[in-house]
Order: sequence, then C-alpha cells, then structure tokens
Amino acid sequence: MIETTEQYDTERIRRDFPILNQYVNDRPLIYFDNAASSQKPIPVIESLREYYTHYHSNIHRGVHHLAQLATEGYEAARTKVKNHLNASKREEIIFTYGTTDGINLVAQAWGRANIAAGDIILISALEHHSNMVPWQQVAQEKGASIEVIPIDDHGTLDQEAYAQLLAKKPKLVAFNHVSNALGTINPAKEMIAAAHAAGAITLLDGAQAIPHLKVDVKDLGCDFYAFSGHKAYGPTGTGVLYGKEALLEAMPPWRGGGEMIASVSYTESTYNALPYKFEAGTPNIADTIALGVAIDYLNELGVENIAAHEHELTTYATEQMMNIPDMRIIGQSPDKAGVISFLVGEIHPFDLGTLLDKLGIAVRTGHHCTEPLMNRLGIPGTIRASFAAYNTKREIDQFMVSLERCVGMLS
Ligand code: C6P
Repeated sequence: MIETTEQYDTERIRRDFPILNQYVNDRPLIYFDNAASSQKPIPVIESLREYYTHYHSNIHRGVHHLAQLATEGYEAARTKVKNHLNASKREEIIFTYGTTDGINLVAQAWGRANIAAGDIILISALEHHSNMVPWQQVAQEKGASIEVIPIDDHGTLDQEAYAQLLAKKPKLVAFNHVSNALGTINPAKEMIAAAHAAGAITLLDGAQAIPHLKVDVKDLGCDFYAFSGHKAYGPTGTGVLYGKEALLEAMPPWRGGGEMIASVSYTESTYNALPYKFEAGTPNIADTIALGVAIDYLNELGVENIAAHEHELTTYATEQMMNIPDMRIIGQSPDKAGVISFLVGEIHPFDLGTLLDKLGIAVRTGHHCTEPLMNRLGIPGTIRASFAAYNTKREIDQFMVSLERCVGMLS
C-alpha cells in the first residue's frame, strides 16, 4: 500500500512519534484516540528536555541570563501562535491551560461584565461540556437564558433555525468549529458573519479544528477563539485564547495575582497591559515553549496536507465499516473532520472499546463530554475512532480485522 507521496510520507512522520512504536497487550499499538489527545513528536519532547536542562527560570521578572532566555522562548511561542492564527497583534494571544480554561476566561471576564438579566446566550447542540457549563454558570448568576441551535439527524447545524434564533438578538453566539463527538465541520465564517449582523459577540471553540484545519481568525472574523495545545501535537496544560484587542482591553481581568498587575497597594491594584492582564501567576513556561515547537511541526507537515491525509483515512475506514451488519455511523455531515463515531447493533460502546484495547487498539467510548448531544440523538454514547497525521491505511486494515472479530464475539 503506497502512502508515501512526495509531499506526505507517513512512515517518516511516524518515526517522529516514538510512542507509536510499542506493543499494547502484545499487539502493535494502533492509536485512534487523537481527538482526545494527540501524541507528541520528538522536537516537542526535545524542547522540554532542552528547556529543563539548559534554561529553566521564571519569566518576565528576572534580569539574569536564564530568565532572559526563558522569557524570549515564551514570547517567541506567542509570536508563532499569532502568526499561525493570523491574528493582528501579539497582545491578542493569551496563553491558557487549554480550551476549557480559555472559555472560562471569556465567561468570567467578558460574560460577567456584559451578560445581563434577560439576555440570550446562543450555543449549538454539538457543544462540548466546556462550551456549555461556563455559560450556564454566567446565565444562572445573571438571570440570562441559554438557547440552542438544533442539528439535523446527520449532525449538521440547522441554519434556518439559527437565523430564527439570531432574530432574538442573542448577546453571544458560542459554538465549536469542529465537533469532537461527530466530526462535523461547522460553516464558521458564515455563522460568525450572521451573528455579527445580529449584533452578537462570537466565540469559537477550536479544540478540534487546530490540528486539522488552517485557522485564520481575521478571515473567520470571530471575536474569541479558544484551543488546546495537546490535541495539536503540543503538551498538555497548554492553550490559547485569541481575542480581538478592543474586547480584551475592555474586559476586567479574571484571575488576580502576580504578573497581571501594574501596581498594587494593600487595598487596590491597577492592571498590566495585554496580554499579561490575563496571565496571572507563573505560567506553564516549558510546555508553552514546546507548544510553539508543535506549531512549527504542524506547519512543516502543512495543515492542509494533514487534513487531506485524514480525509482519505476517514473515507477509507467509513466505506469498509459500512459493510459490517448493523453498523451505524453517528454523524454524517457532508463536511467532516477525521472522526468516526459509531455503534454496532445493541453492543455497548464500553464493551467494544474494551475488547479493541485487548487487541492493541485505542479508541474512545462514551458520551465524549457531549451528554446533551447524545440525549438528542437518543443514544448512550458511541465508540469513536479519530485520526491524526501519523495514522495509516495499514492500521485501518488491522482495525477492520479486529473490529469484525470483536463484533462477532459480542453479537
Ligand atoms: N475533547 C475529547 O475526547 P480541554 O480538555 O480543555 O483540552 O478541551 C476541552 C474540549 C473543548 N471543546 C472540544 C470541542 C473538545 O473536543 C474538547 C476536548 C476531548 O473529545 C476530551 S473530552
């Protein structure tokens, strides 16, 4: 099977990910749980080793050599993220601990200052809990309400219903760029333009988009964009919140402490400039520097090349899976990222996932932190296979053999 083209050499890419080269339960590991978290390439791992071996120090507050190196590394990562997202300014890039943290920042800093009693916060039926719960907390505190853009049975957002909901003039529209549970790629640019025309502020949850799509915040036009580093070949505990400068400027800080202040007395403080106003305390320095390396890695492979590869894998796997009796692919939006959520007959996802693990295959099972979506679809959860740059058709062939075997055992 030829999977190597001049532009895209899967075998070479796999050599960058030492974790893939191991046996699990006496079988070669097949890692299809990339939507939960991707594996890390050698340059990212090396960056962490290099940092702690040679230049660890706290940042922004030391005049000494190591402090300067660490500060330069951390701020260089900010520039890489700014360029990657095509943001206008470095000040618009806030480092967070992940998507959840970024959305909470917006909910607590922007939401608590701007959402009032009677306001509507519009989310979508596809949302991850982390783009629901923070809004529920603000809505409860302020007496606002939450409304939901519905989906059709394929997992595509209903744009007519969206237009009707926008007519109610929501204060905020928050939705994911790509659904983690179904893989649906939402028409973000059009939806953001419509939200703005209705006078709403927009937040995009980009957790599942960053590893698979070229994201350009200027082109999208969104007000806020949140993502996690660990799903895009970077370390856990890293993330980014992009926000338009004017909005970030007008927002009060969320967390208080060192670094986010300009001056402090015993009774009151003034706050630092952007982006530091939102980065209280010693940040995750080593991992954030390594996130910059992950972004370099992503760009070296080319996000478009990765997306094309993953699309090929998704189509290849879906076609074969459909031949399994009683197979239900959950989420069949025409525009879909490398995620296949499925159920087979009455088999419980947990049982199938556990058996696949015995054969060395890592998939995720359950509600994928989208419990309301699973309720809407009338299912307890799914089995989810999700692909990354390093997965291969050979792995899918092995997955199919194992899947058929497990289904046979459990039917
Ligand atoms: N989804 C999944 O297996 P954090 O945990 O902050 O890095 O990301 C949260 C999050 C937010 N939005 C979307 C669309 C996501 O997919 C996730 C994380 C993982 O699908 C873990 S539940």
